[in-house]
Amino acid sequence: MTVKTALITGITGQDGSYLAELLLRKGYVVHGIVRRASTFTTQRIDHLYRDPHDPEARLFLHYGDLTDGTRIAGLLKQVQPDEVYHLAAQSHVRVSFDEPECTGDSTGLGTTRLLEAIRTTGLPCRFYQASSSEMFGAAPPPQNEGTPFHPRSPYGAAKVYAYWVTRNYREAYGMYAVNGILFNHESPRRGPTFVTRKVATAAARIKAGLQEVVHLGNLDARRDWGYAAEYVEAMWRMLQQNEPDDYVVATGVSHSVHEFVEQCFAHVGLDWRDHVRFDERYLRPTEVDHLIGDASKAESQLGWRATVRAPELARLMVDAELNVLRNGRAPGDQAAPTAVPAPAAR
Ligand code: NAP
Ligand code: G4F
Repeated sequence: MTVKTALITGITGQDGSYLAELLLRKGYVVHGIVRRASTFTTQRIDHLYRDPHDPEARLFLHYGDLTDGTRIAGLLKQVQPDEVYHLAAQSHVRVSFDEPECTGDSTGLGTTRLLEAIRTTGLPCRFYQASSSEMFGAAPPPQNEGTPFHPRSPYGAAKVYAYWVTRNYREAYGMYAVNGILFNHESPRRGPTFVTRKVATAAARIKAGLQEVVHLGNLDARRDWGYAAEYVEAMWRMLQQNEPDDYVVATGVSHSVHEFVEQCFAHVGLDWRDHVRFDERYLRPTEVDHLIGDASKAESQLGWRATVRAPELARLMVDAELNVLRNGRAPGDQAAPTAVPAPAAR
């Protein structure tokens, strides 16, 4: 049997870590691109890593950055992947208002650099673009593959550009290039400044007496929250079809931020109103009010369906935080150490 090789950009992120686990389980050789930082950023994948001298090693990491097209082309030539999963991006919507140019460069142009590197190297590999429900923005719910885009942030606009570049390379050059339009998906590995993780961490820490309040912005926005560990299976299935196509991946159910907060605090026996404070710094200049994904195409064509909904997600995320406070960090978890205050920014 031929062993497939995958290249993952953004392997150190939430989705990259779950996808690497999935592909290794499926017998792939996995290569990941990691950007250089002054500290290690591999906490989410350390449990998967083996010394490259180990003959059993199937996960290999390479330094690289989305803003460096020459390096990306060189890595493609070296790795010769069968499948490329492009997950790397500046992925924080609020931050994209502060750093719109940098977001456009990595989240938007980064996709073009990768596609162009694949085209010019002539590799027959398949390409997955991590598109986002943020592209729908102000379009009323439910949103599906035919819903017109109306992005409400520099991040959303950069993702729309990357979406269309992906489609253009498919149409212009016959590349197997697909867009997975994923609605919000969360987990204990979620970045600490996204609202679900921020709230789950706060609920656990407040219960443990380590902090008293958490500051949040708009509680009225509604999101279709699913479980990241399930969503990476849909990414893989998109690259196993006969023809390339674009798919919405979602649960089909929305909850308000307020409801998610209530669920997290109720799970530890607390009344959220005693512990949540409003801070306008967490508001966005323009907000996405309501996202509900219609994933019927993914269900009928990929055989994929979400099983974990927001209330279960809230419980499992809070439980993971409580577990960290009791027992320390679990493999793959990117948990906050007990002595350090929870992140206040964003
Ligand atoms: P994440 O946790 O923020 O991970 C982002 C990854 O991109 C990290 O590995 C990060 O590296 C890397 N990265 C950022 N800038 C880079 C650069 N200039 N060069 C190389 N690598 C860079 O995001 P995620 O939640 O896993 O999401 C994965 C992808 O799906 C993203 O493209 C995101 O926009 C998209 N998406 C996410 C959701 C969601 O709800 N999670 C929904 C729809 C779409 P560091 O570790 O060094 O920061
Ligand atoms: O958790 P969030 O920051 O996620 P957001 O903006 O929906 O973006 C995430 O999902 C997108 C898919 O739709 C991805 F493409 C993107 O990469 C990212 O993964 O905010 C969710 C909601 C927003 O309405 C925000 O205004 O929560 C609201 N919120 C209220 N207080 C807050 C806070 N968000 C954050 N991050 N921090 C707060 O204190």
